[in-house]
Amino acid sequence: MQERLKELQTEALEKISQTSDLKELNDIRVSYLGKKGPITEVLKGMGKLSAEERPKMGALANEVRDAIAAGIEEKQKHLEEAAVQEKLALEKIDVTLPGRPIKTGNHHPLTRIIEEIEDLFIGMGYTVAEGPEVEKDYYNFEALNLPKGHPARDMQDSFYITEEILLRTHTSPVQARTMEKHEGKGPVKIICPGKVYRRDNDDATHSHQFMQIEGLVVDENIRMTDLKGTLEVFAKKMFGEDREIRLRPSFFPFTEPSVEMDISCKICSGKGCSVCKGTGWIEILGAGMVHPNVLEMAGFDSKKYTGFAFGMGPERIAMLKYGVDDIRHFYTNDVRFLKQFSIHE
Ligand code: 2U9
Repeated sequence: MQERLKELQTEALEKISQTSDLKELNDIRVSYLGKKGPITEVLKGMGKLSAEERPKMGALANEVRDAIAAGIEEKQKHLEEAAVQEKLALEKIDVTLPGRPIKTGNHHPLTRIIEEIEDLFIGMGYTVAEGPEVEKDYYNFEALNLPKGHPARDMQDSFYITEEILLRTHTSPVQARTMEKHEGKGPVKIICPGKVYRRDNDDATHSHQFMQIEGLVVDENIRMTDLKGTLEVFAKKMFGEDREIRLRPSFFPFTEPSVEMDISCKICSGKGCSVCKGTGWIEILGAGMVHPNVLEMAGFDSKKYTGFAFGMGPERIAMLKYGVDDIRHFYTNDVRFLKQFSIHE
C-alpha cells in the first residue's frame, strides 16, 4: 500500500509538471483526488492493516493527497499567470507605430479661392459684406445706374420671381446696400463674395449659378492710381510676384472710367500660348471708378467722395489656378474631382 501511494504521488506530480493546459490540470485533480480516485481505492485495503499501521497509512495518504493538491495549485497559479502574460502580450500596443490617417473632407476649390481672396483683402483693411441672393430689382439694377429699359439689362438674362424681385445677377447690390447704410459718410471698404444667377445655358464656361467677388472702396480723394495699385497687389499675391498687369479701357454702367485687367500669362510669360490664346495676357477681372450717379443714389455726395470697384469670377480664377477645363465640375459634386483639392497627401 505504501509503495502504491508513493507511486501515485510520483505519477500525479509527473503529469502535473507535463501539462500546460488548465482543463487538463483540472482533469488530473478530479482523477487523483476525486472520491472515485486511486487513493480512495488504495485506502479500501486499510481494513487489512493492524491497528498500529492504520493511522500511519492514513497519515501517508493525506500527505500524498496534500502533495498532489499543492502541486496542482502551484501549477494552476503558474498557468493562470502565463495566460495573463500571453493576453497582455497579444493586446500590447506599439505606441511607436504611426497613427492611421483619418480621412477628412476638404474645402471645395471655390471656397479655397474665395477664402484666399478674402484673406488678401482683409489684410488690406477690407471687411467682408454679404447680402440677400433673392434681391430687389432696385438694388440689382437701378441703384447701379441700370434703369428699367436700359439695354445692358438684357445682357444679363435673369431669373425673375416677380416684376420687382429676382435672383441677383452679381454681388453689386450688396455694395449698394452697404453704401446706403453708411448714410453718406465714408470710408467704405468692403469685399462682397457670393452666389449669383444668370439665365444661361450651362456649358464649359457658363453656369446658371456661379460665384462672384466684388470689391468697393469709397472715401475722399480715391483715385484711379489707388485702383491700379490695389489690383497690382492682388494680381501678384494671387498669381505670383513676377506677374505683370495691364488695364484695358472697357465699359460698365456702374463705373466710369471702366477697365478690364489682364495678367501676363504664367505659362508663357507673355510670349503667347494656348492658355492665353496667343496674346500673352489673360483677362482676370473688371473694375473702374464708381459712377457719380451710383454714389448719389446711395446717398454719397459725388463732389466730396470718389470710389473704385472691381468684380471677378472665382470659378475663372480657380480654372486658371488649378487647370480646370469645365466650370460645371464645380457644381456636379463629383468626388473624383473634389478630392483632388485635399490638403492631405
Ligand atoms: C457698386 C459700384 C460699382 C463692380 C464691378 C465689374 C467691374 C466687373 C464682372 C467681372 C467678371 C463680374 O464675375 S464677373 O462676371 N464684374 O467686371 N464689377 S466693376 O462695380 C460696382 C459694384 C457695386 C455700388
